[in-house]
Amino acid sequence: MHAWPASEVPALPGKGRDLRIHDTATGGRITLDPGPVARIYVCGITPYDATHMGHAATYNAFDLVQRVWLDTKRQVHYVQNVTDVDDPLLERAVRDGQDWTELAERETALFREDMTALRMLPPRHYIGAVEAIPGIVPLVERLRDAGAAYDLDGDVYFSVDADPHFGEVSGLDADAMRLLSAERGGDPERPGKKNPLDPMLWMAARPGEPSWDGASLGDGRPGWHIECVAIALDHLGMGFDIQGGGSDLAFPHHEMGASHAQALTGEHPFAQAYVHAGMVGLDGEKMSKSRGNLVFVSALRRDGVDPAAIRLALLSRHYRSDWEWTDQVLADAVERLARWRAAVSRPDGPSADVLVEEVREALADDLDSPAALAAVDRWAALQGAEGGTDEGAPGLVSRTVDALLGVAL
Ligand code: 5CA
Ligand code: ZN
Repeated sequence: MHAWPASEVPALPGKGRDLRIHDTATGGRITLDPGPVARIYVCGITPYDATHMGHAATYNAFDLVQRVWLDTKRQVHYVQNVTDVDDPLLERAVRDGQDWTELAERETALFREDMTALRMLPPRHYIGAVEAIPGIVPLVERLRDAGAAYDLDGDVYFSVDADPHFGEVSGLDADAMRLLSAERGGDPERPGKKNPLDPMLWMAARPGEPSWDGASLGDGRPGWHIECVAIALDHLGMGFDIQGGGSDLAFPHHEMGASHAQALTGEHPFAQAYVHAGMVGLDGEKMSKSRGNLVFVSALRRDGVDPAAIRLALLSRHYRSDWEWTDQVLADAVERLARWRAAVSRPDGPSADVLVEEVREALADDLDSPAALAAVDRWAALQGAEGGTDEGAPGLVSRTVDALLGVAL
């Protein structure tokens, strides 16, 4: 699949700092040590009801990761998937009487437009689940041949007991796992499973549903977790730097994905850090497609909201906190954007050398975007109050905000 166009990232003077980031598996902050090419996999959308502010907030967090790495003069190898076949997508297509492929294509196109408008840097590889199927089938066969997967009435399940590290990503106990598994696409109640938590790797063809040739597995379609594993292993390999997504993916999705990969390769870990963004809510509940309490990036754009203001609204909250989208969050961002634009539109101003370092330090410190915004606010306030004589300063502030925060002033 094609991704979307990249906005240019201005080069800043000097060099950025190494990223310290909260890792769900260790429960603490770790300093990543990527090589010259940093590797990141971020779970993509299931393409229906895209792009709501929760999606946008999560992709904003991982866009910041890329920008911090680029500022350390590394290359970034970024991979993202599109879950373009899965139960919820098929259910939505049936509900609305539309063709599931058309629904997926339309929503993926909208997502690309929204990502472009928000200046999110595109992945180098943007891969759909459907196009990944030829690579998924041999992985499931290998797991089965190695005794890490078993057949249940034609479906193939992964045996979580095959991975000695199972449970280490989320750190949850068995009861919590069982509850979340039932909530998030698993089937712990299905009789005949070796462990109630075992997730499906390959689902035998169901009447009225799409299916693909699964070689020795029979016709069917892939499970959700193996999709991301196949794509990540194909394009990044084991031990890549960051596996990212919203906090609702820590269990079961990232836990199962890590176990699939570890059972397949005998290596550990799948990713150096598992990074999770908090949940954005609306009216006291998590914004979610199933609840339907959604604010869409595209609807705001249609209403004439500047995408730079949407981006500033996302940046005003720390990526790990759960927060509420409100009209006020957006109104504050619109006001801030106007203030910053006025401040950089003058021919000179106070020196911005300290500001560059403050923004760098804030983002390297577990992507503390609110602290980065506060630093720019301080420079803009000084510009408003006293001005300055540094002719390069307004341009440097613009380039810093663009390069590190993805906001074009
Ligand atoms: N296709 C799978 C991942 S392989 C999936 O979870 N798709 S999704 O469309 O449901 O979500 C896409 C991303 O947005 C995921 O990282 C998810 O954790 C994140 N996300 C979904 N809802 C919210 C929310 N309310 N707040 C923050 N992030 C969210
Ligand atoms: Zn995923």
